[in-house]
Amino acid sequence: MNTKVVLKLAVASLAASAFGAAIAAPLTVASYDMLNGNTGSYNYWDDTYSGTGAIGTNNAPLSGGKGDLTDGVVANNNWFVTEAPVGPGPYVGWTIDPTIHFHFGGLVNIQKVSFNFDDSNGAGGVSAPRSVQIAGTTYGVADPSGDAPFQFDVVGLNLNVADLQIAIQRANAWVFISEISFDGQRGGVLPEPGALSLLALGMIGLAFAKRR
Ligand SMILES: [Ca+2]
Ligand SMILES: [Ca+2]
Ligand SMILES: [Ca+2]
Repeated sequence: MNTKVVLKLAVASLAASAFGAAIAAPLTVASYDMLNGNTGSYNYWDDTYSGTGAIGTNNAPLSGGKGDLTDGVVANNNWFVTEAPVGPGPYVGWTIDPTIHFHFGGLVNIQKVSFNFDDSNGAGGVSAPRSVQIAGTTYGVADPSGDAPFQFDVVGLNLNVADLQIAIQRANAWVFISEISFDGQRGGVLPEPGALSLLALGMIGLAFAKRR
Protein backbone atom coordinates (compact mmCIF):
# COMPACT_ATOMS: atom_id res chain seq x y z
CA MET A 1 0.00 0.00 0.00
CA ASN A 2 1.56 3.32 -0.98
CA THR A 3 1.87 6.28 1.35
CA LYS A 4 -0.87 8.25 -0.34
CA VAL A 5 -3.45 5.46 0.15
CA VAL A 6 -2.43 4.97 3.79
CA LEU A 7 -2.75 8.70 4.40
CA LYS A 8 -6.19 8.77 2.79
CA LEU A 9 -7.30 5.82 4.93
CA ALA A 10 -5.99 7.56 8.06
CA VAL A 11 -7.90 10.72 7.17
CA ALA A 12 -11.07 8.70 6.48
CA SER A 13 -10.68 6.89 9.81
CA LEU A 14 -10.17 10.13 11.70
CA ALA A 15 -13.21 11.68 10.00
CA ALA A 16 -15.33 8.59 10.80
CA SER A 17 -14.24 8.74 14.46
CA ALA A 18 -15.03 12.41 14.74
CA PHE A 19 -18.39 11.83 13.01
CA GLY A 20 -19.12 8.83 15.27
CA ALA A 21 -18.69 11.01 18.33
CA ALA A 22 -21.37 13.35 17.04
CA ILE A 23 -24.09 10.77 16.32
CA ALA A 24 -25.15 9.54 19.74
CA ALA A 25 -28.51 7.79 19.35
CA PRO A 26 -31.03 6.26 21.79
CA LEU A 27 -29.69 3.02 23.31
CA THR A 28 -31.97 0.08 24.02
CA VAL A 29 -31.73 -1.43 27.50
CA ALA A 30 -31.62 -5.26 27.60
CA SER A 31 -32.78 -5.46 31.23
CA TYR A 32 -32.56 -3.76 34.60
CA ASP A 33 -32.49 -5.02 38.17
CA MET A 34 -33.73 -3.11 41.24
CA LEU A 35 -36.02 -3.16 44.25
CA ASN A 36 -39.71 -2.58 43.41
CA GLY A 37 -41.49 0.65 44.38
CA ASN A 38 -43.68 1.29 47.41
CA THR A 39 -47.33 1.71 48.38
CA GLY A 40 -48.74 5.01 49.61
CA SER A 41 -52.18 6.34 48.70
CA TYR A 42 -51.79 4.13 45.60
CA ASN A 43 -49.37 1.42 44.50
CA TYR A 44 -46.30 2.86 42.82
CA TRP A 45 -44.91 -0.44 41.58
CA ASP A 46 -43.15 -1.37 38.36
CA ASP A 47 -46.41 -2.70 36.97
CA THR A 48 -45.11 -3.75 33.54
CA TYR A 49 -41.90 -5.42 34.72
CA SER A 50 -41.17 -8.47 32.56
CA GLY A 51 -38.52 -10.26 34.63
CA THR A 52 -38.35 -12.27 37.84
CA GLY A 53 -39.85 -10.86 41.06
CA ALA A 54 -43.10 -9.87 42.73
CA ILE A 55 -44.36 -6.75 40.94
CA GLY A 56 -47.14 -6.44 43.53
CA THR A 57 -44.85 -6.41 46.59
CA ASN A 58 -43.14 -3.35 48.08
CA ASN A 59 -39.37 -3.34 47.56
CA ALA A 60 -39.36 -6.88 46.13
CA PRO A 61 -36.14 -7.67 44.20
CA LEU A 62 -36.81 -7.50 40.46
CA SER A 63 -34.30 -8.89 37.98
CA GLY A 64 -33.80 -9.89 34.36
CA GLY A 65 -36.57 -7.79 32.84
CA LYS A 66 -37.74 -4.35 31.78
CA GLY A 67 -40.78 -2.32 32.74
CA ASP A 68 -42.13 1.13 33.56
CA LEU A 69 -38.68 2.77 33.61
CA THR A 70 -37.78 1.89 29.99
CA ASP A 71 -41.14 1.49 28.18
CA GLY A 72 -40.94 4.88 26.46
CA VAL A 73 -43.91 6.21 28.45
CA VAL A 74 -43.07 9.53 30.12
CA ALA A 75 -45.55 10.88 32.69
CA ASN A 76 -46.56 14.47 31.98
CA ASN A 77 -48.68 14.88 35.10
CA ASN A 78 -48.06 14.62 38.83
CA TRP A 79 -48.38 11.28 40.61
CA PHE A 80 -51.78 12.18 42.13
CA VAL A 81 -53.18 12.62 38.62
CA THR A 82 -51.64 9.69 36.74
CA GLU A 83 -51.65 7.11 39.53
CA ALA A 84 -55.29 7.56 40.51
CA PRO A 85 -57.51 5.60 40.81
CA VAL A 86 -55.64 2.65 42.27
CA GLY A 87 -54.21 0.60 39.44
CA PRO A 88 -51.19 0.48 37.16
CA GLY A 89 -49.67 3.91 36.70
CA PRO A 90 -46.66 5.15 34.73
CA TYR A 91 -44.46 5.95 37.73
CA VAL A 92 -42.36 3.87 40.04
CA GLY A 93 -42.21 5.62 43.42
CA TRP A 94 -39.95 4.69 46.32
CA THR A 95 -39.55 5.55 49.99
CA ILE A 96 -36.00 4.19 49.77
CA ASP A 97 -33.05 5.52 47.75
CA PRO A 98 -33.28 3.16 44.76
CA THR A 99 -30.25 1.62 43.06
CA ILE A 100 -30.85 0.35 39.54
CA HIS A 101 -28.48 -1.90 37.59
CA PHE A 102 -28.92 -1.48 33.84
CA HIS A 103 -27.70 -4.12 31.39
CA PHE A 104 -27.14 -3.32 27.72
CA GLY A 105 -26.39 -6.82 26.39
CA GLY A 106 -22.97 -5.81 25.14
CA LEU A 107 -20.55 -2.93 25.11
CA VAL A 108 -22.02 0.55 24.63
CA ASN A 109 -20.62 4.06 24.79
CA ILE A 110 -23.00 6.17 26.89
CA GLN A 111 -22.95 9.92 26.34
CA LYS A 112 -26.19 10.95 28.04
CA VAL A 113 -28.57 9.64 30.71
CA SER A 114 -32.04 11.22 30.97
CA PHE A 115 -34.33 10.92 33.99
CA ASN A 116 -38.02 11.79 34.06
CA PHE A 117 -38.92 12.71 37.64
CA ASP A 118 -42.12 13.88 39.26
CA ASP A 119 -41.88 17.10 41.25
CA SER A 120 -45.05 17.98 43.13
CA ASN A 121 -43.17 20.50 45.30
CA GLY A 122 -43.53 18.30 48.34
CA ALA A 123 -47.23 17.38 47.92
CA GLY A 124 -47.55 13.91 49.47
CA GLY A 125 -43.84 13.99 50.29
CA VAL A 126 -42.86 13.92 46.61
CA SER A 127 -40.05 16.22 45.49
CA ALA A 128 -37.27 16.27 42.94
CA PRO A 129 -34.38 14.12 44.22
CA ARG A 130 -31.25 15.63 45.73
CA SER A 131 -28.87 13.88 43.31
CA VAL A 132 -28.24 10.95 41.01
CA GLN A 133 -25.16 8.76 41.04
CA ILE A 134 -24.00 7.29 37.74
CA ALA A 135 -21.17 4.73 37.81
CA GLY A 136 -20.06 6.16 41.16
CA THR A 137 -20.10 9.85 40.21
CA THR A 138 -22.70 12.07 41.90
CA TYR A 139 -24.61 14.76 39.97
CA GLY A 140 -26.71 17.25 41.92
CA VAL A 141 -30.30 17.77 40.74
CA ALA A 142 -31.64 21.33 40.87
CA ASP A 143 -35.29 21.34 42.00
CA PRO A 144 -37.25 23.33 39.38
CA SER A 145 -39.28 26.16 40.91
CA GLY A 146 -42.47 24.76 39.36
CA ASP A 147 -44.38 21.61 40.32
CA ALA A 148 -44.51 19.82 36.95
CA PRO A 149 -42.73 16.55 36.15
CA PHE A 150 -39.38 17.34 34.57
CA GLN A 151 -36.52 15.76 32.67
CA PHE A 152 -33.00 15.83 34.09
CA ASP A 153 -30.13 15.11 31.67
CA VAL A 154 -26.55 14.19 32.52
CA VAL A 155 -24.49 14.79 29.38
CA GLY A 156 -20.92 14.28 28.17
CA LEU A 157 -20.46 11.02 30.10
CA ASN A 158 -18.38 9.00 27.59
CA LEU A 159 -18.82 5.75 29.59
CA ASN A 160 -17.77 2.53 27.82
CA VAL A 161 -19.71 -0.16 29.67
CA ALA A 162 -21.97 -3.19 29.22
CA ASP A 163 -23.67 -2.63 32.58
CA LEU A 164 -24.31 0.57 34.51
CA GLN A 165 -25.26 1.23 38.13
CA ILE A 166 -27.44 4.24 38.85
CA ALA A 167 -28.47 5.32 42.35
CA ILE A 168 -30.94 8.06 43.29
CA GLN A 169 -30.66 10.10 46.46
CA ARG A 170 -34.01 11.46 47.70
CA ALA A 171 -34.55 14.97 49.02
CA ASN A 172 -37.95 14.10 50.51
CA ALA A 173 -39.89 10.99 51.62
CA TRP A 174 -40.53 9.88 48.04
CA VAL A 175 -38.87 9.89 44.64
CA PHE A 176 -40.98 9.20 41.55
CA ILE A 177 -39.53 8.19 38.16
CA SER A 178 -41.44 7.43 34.96
CA GLU A 179 -38.52 6.86 32.57
CA ILE A 180 -34.73 6.54 32.42
CA SER A 181 -33.18 6.65 28.94
CA PHE A 182 -29.71 6.55 27.42
CA ASP A 183 -28.04 8.08 24.39
CA GLY A 184 -24.81 6.80 22.94
CA GLN A 185 -23.35 4.30 20.53
CA ARG A 186 -23.61 0.53 20.56
CA GLY A 187 -20.49 -1.62 20.20
CA GLY A 188 -17.98 0.84 18.80
CA VAL A 189 -15.91 2.54 21.46
CA LEU A 190 -15.39 6.21 20.77
CA PRO A 191 -11.67 7.01 20.62
CA GLU A 192 -9.95 8.55 23.59
CA PRO A 193 -8.46 12.00 22.96
CA GLY A 194 -5.03 10.33 23.35
CA ALA A 195 -5.78 7.88 20.57
CA LEU A 196 -6.81 10.72 18.28
CA SER A 197 -3.53 12.52 19.05
CA LEU A 198 -1.58 9.38 18.18
CA LEU A 199 -3.46 9.09 14.92
CA ALA A 200 -2.77 12.74 14.15
CA LEU A 201 0.93 12.21 14.94
CA GLY A 202 0.94 9.20 12.63
CA MET A 203 -0.53 11.32 9.86
CA ILE A 204 2.15 13.97 10.36
CA GLY A 205 4.75 11.20 10.20
CA LEU A 206 3.23 9.94 6.96
CA ALA A 207 3.24 13.43 5.52
CA PHE A 208 6.95 13.74 6.30
CA ALA A 209 7.63 10.29 4.83
CA LYS A 210 5.81 11.31 1.68
CA ARG A 211 7.92 14.46 1.25
CA ARG A 212 11.22 12.58 1.40
CA1 LIG B 1 -41.95 4.82 31.41
CA1 LIG C 1 -46.12 1.94 37.94
CA1 LIG D 1 -40.12 21.98 42.21
